Amino acid sequence: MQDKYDAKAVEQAVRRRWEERGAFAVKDDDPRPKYYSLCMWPYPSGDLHVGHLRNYSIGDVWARHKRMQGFNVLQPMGWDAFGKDAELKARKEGIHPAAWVESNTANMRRELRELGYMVDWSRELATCNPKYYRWEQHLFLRMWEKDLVYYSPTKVLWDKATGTVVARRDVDDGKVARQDVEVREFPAYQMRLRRYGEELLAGLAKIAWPEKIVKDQQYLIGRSEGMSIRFALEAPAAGLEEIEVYTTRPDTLMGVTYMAVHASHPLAAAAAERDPKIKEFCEQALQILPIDAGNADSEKNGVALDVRVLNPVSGEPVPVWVADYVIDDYGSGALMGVPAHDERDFSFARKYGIPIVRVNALPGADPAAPVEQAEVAKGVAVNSGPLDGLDLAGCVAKLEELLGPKGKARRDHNMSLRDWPINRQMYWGTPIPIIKCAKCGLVPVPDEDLPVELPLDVDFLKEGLASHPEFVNAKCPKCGADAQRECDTMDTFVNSAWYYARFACRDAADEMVAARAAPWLPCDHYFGGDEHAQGHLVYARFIHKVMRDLKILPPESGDEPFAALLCQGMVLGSDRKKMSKSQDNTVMAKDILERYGADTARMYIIGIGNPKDAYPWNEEHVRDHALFLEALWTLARERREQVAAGADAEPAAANGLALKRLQAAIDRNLKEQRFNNLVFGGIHSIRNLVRDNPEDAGLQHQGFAALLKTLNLIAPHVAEELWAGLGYEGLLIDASWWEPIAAAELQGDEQLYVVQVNGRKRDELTVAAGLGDEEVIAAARACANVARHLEGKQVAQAKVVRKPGGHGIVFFVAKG
Ligand code: ANZ
Ligand code: ZN
Repeated sequence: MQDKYDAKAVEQAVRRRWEERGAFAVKDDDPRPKYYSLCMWPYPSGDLHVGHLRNYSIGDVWARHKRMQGFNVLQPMGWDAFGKDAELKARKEGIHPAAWVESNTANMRRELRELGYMVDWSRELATCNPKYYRWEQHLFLRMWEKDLVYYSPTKVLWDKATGTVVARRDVDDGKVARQDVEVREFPAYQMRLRRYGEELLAGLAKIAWPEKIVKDQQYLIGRSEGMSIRFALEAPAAGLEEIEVYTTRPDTLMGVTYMAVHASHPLAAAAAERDPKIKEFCEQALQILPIDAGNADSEKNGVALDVRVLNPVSGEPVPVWVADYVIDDYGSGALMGVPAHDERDFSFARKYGIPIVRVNALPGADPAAPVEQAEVAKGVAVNSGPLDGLDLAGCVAKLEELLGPKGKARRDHNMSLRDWPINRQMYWGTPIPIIKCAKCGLVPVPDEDLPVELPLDVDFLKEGLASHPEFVNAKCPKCGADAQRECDTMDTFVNSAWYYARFACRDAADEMVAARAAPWLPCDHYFGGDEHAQGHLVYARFIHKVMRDLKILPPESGDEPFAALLCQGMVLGSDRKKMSKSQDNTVMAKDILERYGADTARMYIIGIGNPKDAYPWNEEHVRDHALFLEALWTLARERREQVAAGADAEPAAANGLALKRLQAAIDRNLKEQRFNNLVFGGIHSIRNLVRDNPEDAGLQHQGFAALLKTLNLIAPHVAEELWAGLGYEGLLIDASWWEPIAAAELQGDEQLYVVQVNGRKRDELTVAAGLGDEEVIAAARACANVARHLEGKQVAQAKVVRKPGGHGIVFFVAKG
């Protein structure tokens, strides 16, 4: 052991030791039970930022702990290497995306290795490798065969500035300028996400995921129950005799004062042909994306058509409007307007002077009261003829009875989840294995021709793949005629929707997911950011189910890809704002890695706070951790002899008990994933205990062992070095965790009780452990300060509560 702690030297030496012993290699045939712990893989953007540092440090605490508990732990790493950023960067700076990605992954790989994460690097994957994306093309073809991916036009947001499709989120966040964006209709390859909607919803109950993510996914799926109701047209128009609407509030049917249809509805289209004003309105409305139309806050516009429909119960006519808040692909693209009880309808009706009729009131409320704002609370039907007095369920039953036999109403349900368009007009992505033939249409590439390789010599700066004749020109696999390859590539969310499965059989040459992956799947624990709640985490769950149904996954891989999930909070800038280039408040992992080394960086980021919450960066605290490790090093050096001498000794009873209690607290914090408490409550407290009892050799031996095992999860290099320096056997990374500590072991010879009278602490009391309640109560009553507060009163209740590992409490409730 060096005199002084030199983080860099220690870390290098220890990493070399791990490497020489192959400490991170994971074998499929290892007899220990398997555990698959995965962190979301990074996009190779240049260097690791401190958000990555946090994500991977948290994951490594968990993975290392599982290993010490006796599991064969798989913790792989790879690169989400395709994508827009690389391509845009390349266009701007003239570097090939492949070169950019390669130099970035080299950087980030080095940083990840330097951080000492327990990663089996032999399983590294990169999405831009043909050996990887070949299987994505395979999946696409299997889905194509089963109609799980289909080709049809869809509306997208098109960024005129970059000539690419953009996500609405990017527009909302201001990443893309609103004025550059227009709605375009594009032919799209769409995956049938909707078909799996029900299962995606039900599956949420089977996984241990954060509540917020579950809620976000439920919201995205947006399942609702209601009825489909048909309104007859007063006179047939545009070839239609009736219009169907979907409603979640059939109980408000008698309050319908208009109907609204989408601009693409046949009634609107027919009217547009006759009336240029309507035509102009429809053209504008068609520019609105479904996702924007549903936005409650946006201004709603419409034009009345010269058409009326009849209320199926009363026969009363109401006008039909075309309105821009109707979503074309939801329900039937038409809605019944009930301004009194729906907010969107209310503001629309107010704007255009459409009548507002109350048909619902809370029990006991005045049915004639005017409606000042949309009343959405569900009471009972009023002013509703045959529905009067019925609640929602009652109305549904009644309408089924009245209208069902005539085919005018039926129970129905709906989902707002949309299918997933996966093609992008980009070069840097997985080529879609389709050939376009003038005669045969879209023809899948035969399996034996996979992979369809992305050419690297393409002049992507100009026109992308379409400008590469050797790529584009192909023969139709069906008729042999000259044909063209599809030049769109896949959304990168497809790349990352199945990578967890491939890590488990990285080199499998003949299968996408080989049988040897079976014991690893599903992934036991996933770690990553919650910004993926409505993207990646939905797509991966969908693709897992698809691969299951297509028998690509080995049997018993489960219905869900990730059994448990932890979403770490953000690391904010020191100004408490979200880190961003424009705020100039970003910190990169290397800034602190270079200055302090990996262990300090990791210890800081774990100690920063509860893994689930966001915290600001604080340089001073980083330094504190460096100083702590330095002092720990010095202490360990000083105690080498005592540690050795204590190998066969037991700590003094009180010290042994104190240590056990700290270990039990560490176990509890690990179970609850409150890893920050391992630093201060755990490592610091054990350090204090051993430091303050130098004469207790048994404690030195056991205490340092427990401390280093805990430190191994967080600052593994220095922990490994001290482990060797203090003469413990083998590699620390291979050491096993302590046995679970039973509550009984935490009862010392003595037990401390706090005594409360009427909720206030009045005294403390130390008695022999193992006393019964009555004896403890008697002893507590005898405490001077307790006796004083009980004097002249009647004890109505006396109770003893024991806390394993902590102090107990004696409660008195006194009256009079
Ligand atoms: C009448 C009504 C009365 C409604 C009321 C709500 C409240 P969720 O819950 O999201 O499924 N709707 C139906 N089709 C639509 C479309 N294509 N575009 C826009 N809105 C549409 O929403 C179901 C409700 O959304 C339906 O119930 C309908 O308005 C509207 F007091 O019908 B409701
Ligand atoms: Zn053909």
